[in-house]
Amino acid sequence: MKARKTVTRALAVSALALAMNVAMAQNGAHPGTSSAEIRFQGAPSAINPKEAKNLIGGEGPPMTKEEFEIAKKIFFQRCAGCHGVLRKGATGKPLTPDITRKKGTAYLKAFITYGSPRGMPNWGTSGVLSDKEIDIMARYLQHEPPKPPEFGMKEMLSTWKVLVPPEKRPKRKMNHYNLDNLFSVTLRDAGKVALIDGDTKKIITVIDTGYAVHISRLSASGRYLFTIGRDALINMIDLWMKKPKTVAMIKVGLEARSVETSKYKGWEDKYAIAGTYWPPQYVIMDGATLKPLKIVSTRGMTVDSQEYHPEPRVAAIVASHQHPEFIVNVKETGHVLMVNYSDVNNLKVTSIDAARFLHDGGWDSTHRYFLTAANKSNKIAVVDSKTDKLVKLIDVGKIPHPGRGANFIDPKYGPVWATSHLGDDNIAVIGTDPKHHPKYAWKVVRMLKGQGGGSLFIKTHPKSHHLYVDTALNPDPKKSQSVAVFDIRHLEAGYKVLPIAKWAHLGEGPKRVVQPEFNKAGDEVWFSVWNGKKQQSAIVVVDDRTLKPKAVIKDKRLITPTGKFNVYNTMHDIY
Ligand code: DHE
Repeated sequence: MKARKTVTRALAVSALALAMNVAMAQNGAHPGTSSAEIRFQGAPSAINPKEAKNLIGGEGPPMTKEEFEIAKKIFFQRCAGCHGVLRKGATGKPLTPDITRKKGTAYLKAFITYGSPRGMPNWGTSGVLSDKEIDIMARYLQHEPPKPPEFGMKEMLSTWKVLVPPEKRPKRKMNHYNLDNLFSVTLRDAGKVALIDGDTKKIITVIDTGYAVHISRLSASGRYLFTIGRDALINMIDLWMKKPKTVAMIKVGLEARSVETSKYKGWEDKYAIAGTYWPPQYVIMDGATLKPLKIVSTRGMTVDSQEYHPEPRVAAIVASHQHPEFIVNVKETGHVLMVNYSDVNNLKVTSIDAARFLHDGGWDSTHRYFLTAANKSNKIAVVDSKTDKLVKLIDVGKIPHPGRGANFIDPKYGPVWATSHLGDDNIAVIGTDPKHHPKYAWKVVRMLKGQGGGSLFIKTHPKSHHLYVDTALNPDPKKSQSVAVFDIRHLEAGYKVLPIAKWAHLGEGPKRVVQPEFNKAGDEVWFSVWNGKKQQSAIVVVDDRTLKPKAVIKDKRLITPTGKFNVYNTMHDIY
């Protein structure tokens, strides 16, 4: 019986390997799936593998402690982004021992070696992992997933620092910078942000932040800039100081992506909020000092099959303009939480059923409707922040990735919001005006064709008639190093290509062109030319009227620039 099982398994494995080899020979190294997606989710986790508790159980295949340590490190670096820290699955399949033990070591080894047409990279045939490492990983996956530590109030308070208390901060702006047109630029691999004067294009200062800092957000008043690192370190930077600097810091977990501040009338600058990937929770903090006030876990049931998920990560957070609320996207369970902060001790949370896996999103032009990507469901969820209800789930293209999206007036369909996609070349244009254009509201009114998949961000500005679409993760360097621009007045005419990386005149390197961001006036658009850590990167400023380069910002401090956040536009949610 046992021998027959082994033979059947061996046959299954070789059939799988053969099928994969054929597919790969036909389609290249990552058959059928966008390598863009793999690269996007594949960033190393900020969690220190040493802190995760080893659970070498008797029921998994034998392995030594040393092997377990090696596997843990590889898992957090290469696999956790897609499969989740606890291996319950996200964009990647679940890999819990009840599943992996049934598959067995040989099957898992083949899978890791050859990858799959549904998006698993070919870690073996691409040469990234050795046969020995693959063997270790295949055995490791059949043991209980090691669990990183929790991070509660005690841990947060132990990292909380108020470097300049509110009473010692300036009472008025102490510098002559035009703060409204300042840009906070993520220097991803340096763990810093550069503050760049949008008028002179000069770097004002470079500030240390968390590891692989992810986004910057502004307080409602525009005085404070908040950054969050992948390691969940928040920096609160006072822009009124002679030279803007960090006035408070806190680590809110082990891994994070989102931070936001209260924007509702009467509550401006009162609270900050951050969401974490690990532990899966969010925390509301005092807006002047970052003192943690309330931590809320997001563990719970999935929206569709209503099963318990132990690791629902917090993705985008936006501040409501309709109520004293934060809007919190919970990725793995597919819920949008409307967190009412008017009484933090008796917190009221409305949980809206949307779809898995919620990621990024932004407002419509009236700041009433929040449109957010449920990326693996290929849907955009529309939430009415006035009634706190789901308006609609709209089918779009493959893996929508809007950033905050782009709002404009379509000549035929009126006010619309648009998203591009990681998984295909579509740009979905959605009607957003139920009052005056009810026929088109919450429908895809146009599907534009862009340069290709691998798009991360799309942008326009109320003063511009151009719509810019990056393709930063497209495997073709011609596409990843340029952007498509549509004339909003003639969308059917197709797009022009701007060779942004070429204009930067850099040397070797991937030179991905990423994230368009407008200046305050809406007449310039800034692009990062994101090169390798040891290579020269740049920011290219394009004149929105002529579509010609206006300035190229190069500086040895500009290491791996990615996101850029114009103070005025970010503060007022203009995009
Ligand atoms: Fe991001 C926004 C998560 C990889 C650049 N990114 C976001 C948001 C989330 C997120 C949840 C929304 C925050 C909000 O609005 O509150 N990003 C993730 C990931 O989990 C992922 C896929 C993998 C990872 O390991 O981090 C990932 N992101 C990237 C990148 O590789 C990018 C391109 C380069 C970088 O700097 O790391 C990147 N993400 C950005 C940017 C934004 C962002 C620039 C904000 C866009 C905006 O206009 O608001």
